[in-house]
Amino acid sequence: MLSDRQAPIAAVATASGKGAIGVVRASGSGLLPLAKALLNPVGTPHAPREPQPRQATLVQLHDEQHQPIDQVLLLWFPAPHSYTGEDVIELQGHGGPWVLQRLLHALMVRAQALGLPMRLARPGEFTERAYLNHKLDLTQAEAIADLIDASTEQAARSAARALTSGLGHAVHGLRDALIHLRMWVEASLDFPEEEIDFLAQSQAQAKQHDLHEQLVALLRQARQGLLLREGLRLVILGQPNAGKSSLLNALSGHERAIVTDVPGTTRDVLQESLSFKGVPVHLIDTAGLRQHAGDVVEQIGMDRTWAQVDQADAIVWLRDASRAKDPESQREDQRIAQQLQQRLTHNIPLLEVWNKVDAAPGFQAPQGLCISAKTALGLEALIDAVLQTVGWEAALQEGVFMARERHVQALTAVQQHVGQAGDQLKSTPLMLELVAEELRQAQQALDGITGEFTADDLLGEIFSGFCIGK
Ligand SMILES: Nc1nc2c(ncn2[C@@H]2O[C@H](COP(=O)(O)OP(=O)(O)OP(=O)(O)O)[C@@H](O)[C@H]2O)c(=O)[nH]1
Ligand SMILES: [Mg+2]
Repeated sequence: MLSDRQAPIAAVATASGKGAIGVVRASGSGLLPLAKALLNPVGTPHAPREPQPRQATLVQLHDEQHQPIDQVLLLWFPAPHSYTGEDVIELQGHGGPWVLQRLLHALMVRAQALGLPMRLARPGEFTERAYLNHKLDLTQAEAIADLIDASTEQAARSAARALTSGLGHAVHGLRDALIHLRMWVEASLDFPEEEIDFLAQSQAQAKQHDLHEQLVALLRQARQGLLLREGLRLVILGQPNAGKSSLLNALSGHERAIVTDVPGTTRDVLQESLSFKGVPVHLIDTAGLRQHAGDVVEQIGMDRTWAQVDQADAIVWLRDASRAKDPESQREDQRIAQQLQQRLTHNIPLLEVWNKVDAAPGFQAPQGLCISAKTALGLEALIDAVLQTVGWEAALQEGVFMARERHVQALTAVQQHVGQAGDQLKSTPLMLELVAEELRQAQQALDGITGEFTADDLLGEIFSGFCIGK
């Protein structure tokens, strides 16, 4: 009896909808009889054909009632030289949804007739098998999903980089260096402290230092990659009428939000996705904040504004320069400042931005940036400031690979353990057991990135994010 993970699987691999060509594929072990059966339908006049590895053969496929379904190209990839590392059959037919479903059905019926317990593939299961058969490491599998999902050139390029020379590549290099250091520590553990020669100890410290430096650089790149993948949630808040919706419109280049001179125009959260110099940004316009809401709807809107603050990656606090001297406006801004201070418990970058400088001649900002949503003055500088405050480094851009939150977390853990190992290496008396333990934990975290050591539930989570047929 085959386990669920070993059973042959099949799926339509191309996107649903119409296309010139559509692909149905199957993967599993022992698929040769199925390939032969597909190539040699019962009653065909020609001599039996043998599947040729990686060659396309034209086949006419019929359903159980001998009705023609489609003329397809059959490709045969015997294990281990296939995407999944198992036997793979690909049928390239005409790309209509009905045709492809019929082809899939015919394929499964034939498999079952041959005693192959073929079932439909779950999302990402082909790639999961590629990973389990060591065709890909986990970062490459993730990069494939990111490449499929990429919607901008920038994102696609960094996903492609992650696939070929990205994180997995860098992690392997780090792993070698870490193992080297561990070998020294483990070997020295058997000697009493006075016998560990001073030179060897300083060499170990130098190795640890190098490793730490490499980790710092890699983590910096991974953080950039994470920003590219996830985008950045930028929340605009401020008093009613400060020009928040006008700013959203000016940055997105169209009239997304309603703008009027009535305070309290925006009552709900509005979101617009755009890009700042290739970095995806989710720009969020909110209901204006003031002490006394006009009605219950406005109050709910304000509560929602604060809820957005809790999820923000960065905040633009928009202030009205044309009312900078108005005592009422000053009081309200003071209240917002106090509330921000209470709410921003973790380190969310906050940019103070004065709007409407076109209507405030001679205005001097006490701090922060000056803009005009109306004339677009200062918007470029605002974009640069936002990118800078979230740590986007344009200079690193060419080398940036797509990264995920779990990569950044794992690298942070590795960096901490290697850092602690470094502290231990310098301490007297030298406690090599503690150094060894820190390095062991560092390697465990590092191996988790490429999947050498990864919990099953994490694998399930990663692969379920794929589309079916990949
Ligand atoms: N002169 C000038 N007027 C502006 C500027 N930005 C916005 N306004 C005007 O200010 C008024 C309020 O603009 P909105 O964008 O609706 O302000 P808001 O902050 O979204 O207001 P609420 O939705 O009520 O919280 C409108 O009449 C805008 O035309 C600016 O840069 N200069
Ligand atoms: Mg508004």
